[in-house]
Amino acid sequence: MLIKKAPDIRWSEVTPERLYVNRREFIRASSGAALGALGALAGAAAAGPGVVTPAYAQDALANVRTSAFSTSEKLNSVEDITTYNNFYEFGTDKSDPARYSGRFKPKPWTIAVEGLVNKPGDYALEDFITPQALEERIYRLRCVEAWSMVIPWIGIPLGGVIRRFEPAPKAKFVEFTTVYRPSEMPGQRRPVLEWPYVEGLRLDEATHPLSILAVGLYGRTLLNQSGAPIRLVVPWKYGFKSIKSIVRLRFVEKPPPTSWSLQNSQEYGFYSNVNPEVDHPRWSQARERRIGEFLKRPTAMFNGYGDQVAGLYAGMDLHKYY
Ligand SMILES: Nc1nc2c(c(=O)[nH]1)N[C@H]1C(S)=C(S)[C@@H](COP(=O)(O)O)O[C@H]1N2
Ligand SMILES: [Mo]
Repeated sequence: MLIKKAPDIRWSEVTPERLYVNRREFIRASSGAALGALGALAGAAAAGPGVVTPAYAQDALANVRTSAFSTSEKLNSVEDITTYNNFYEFGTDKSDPARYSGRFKPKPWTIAVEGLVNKPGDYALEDFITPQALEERIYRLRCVEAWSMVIPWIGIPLGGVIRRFEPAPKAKFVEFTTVYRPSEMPGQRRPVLEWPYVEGLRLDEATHPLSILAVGLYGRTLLNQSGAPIRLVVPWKYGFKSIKSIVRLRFVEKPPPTSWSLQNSQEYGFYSNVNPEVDHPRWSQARERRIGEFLKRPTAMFNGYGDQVAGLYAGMDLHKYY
């Protein structure tokens, strides 16, 4: 893995441990001052192409609660999390999102709520989520490519957000759409996937307490490569379900199309629950490499969240509904 670093970044000065240990101090220092959570949302720094925006330049998020849902596993570093990414809108290499997302402007940001819902509309990010409800959730993210990371997200339970819009009884699924901005997203100028990127969840999956919308990580707002200003995190599913830079939620009756199953329905199903027993047609899902580690480790059913989520799929054949 070769990662190109911009010369102006001194990651060594911001070891993840230090950033993490100091996070509460950052937060305390900034709360009540100019950097309230509201002002801090979506505050990504602008940078030119090829420049990796340093994580410490992001705004601190104030008044973040800790969550009982967090794993206590060793965290991946800020560097791992922000330079080894999948975000095809900025290119298909793991290093492309960090290198080519500098022109992207995540502020201001509006999210459209559409479909079978009592309160549709266009919501500014600041109205879409309640900054007071932000929590830190340390989750594993398992990519279908058989690697994983442990990431200290800052987010808000998606269920609470959804309930505010009052989905109609007929609504059974939620479709999510990424922004389409080829002028700022060089990967969208090539037909690698059908743009914009779309994803979907069953409504009971979306409102499950583990599903969150993330607006930050390591105590600060998201960098562009991580899906600024707002992205989904569904920890028991393969990473591609966790759609980035969301501009639309649509409530629908039928399973919505999803980018990866449109691209190859044999390889990618709608559910995409992490399942070590169901191989990807071209490789095994039984093991994974934790980024930063050498030896592979076994992959757990539902990425280790089975106790909480297995009930969502009771009676379903998970080989058929992959
Ligand atoms: N819009 C969009 N969202 C996306 C992707 C993408 O290419 N475009 N890649 C997905 C994949 S395959 C993974 S593994 C995760 C990676 O998230 P991370 O880069 O923050 O680790 O984002 C997902 N969300
Ligand atoms: Mo992925």
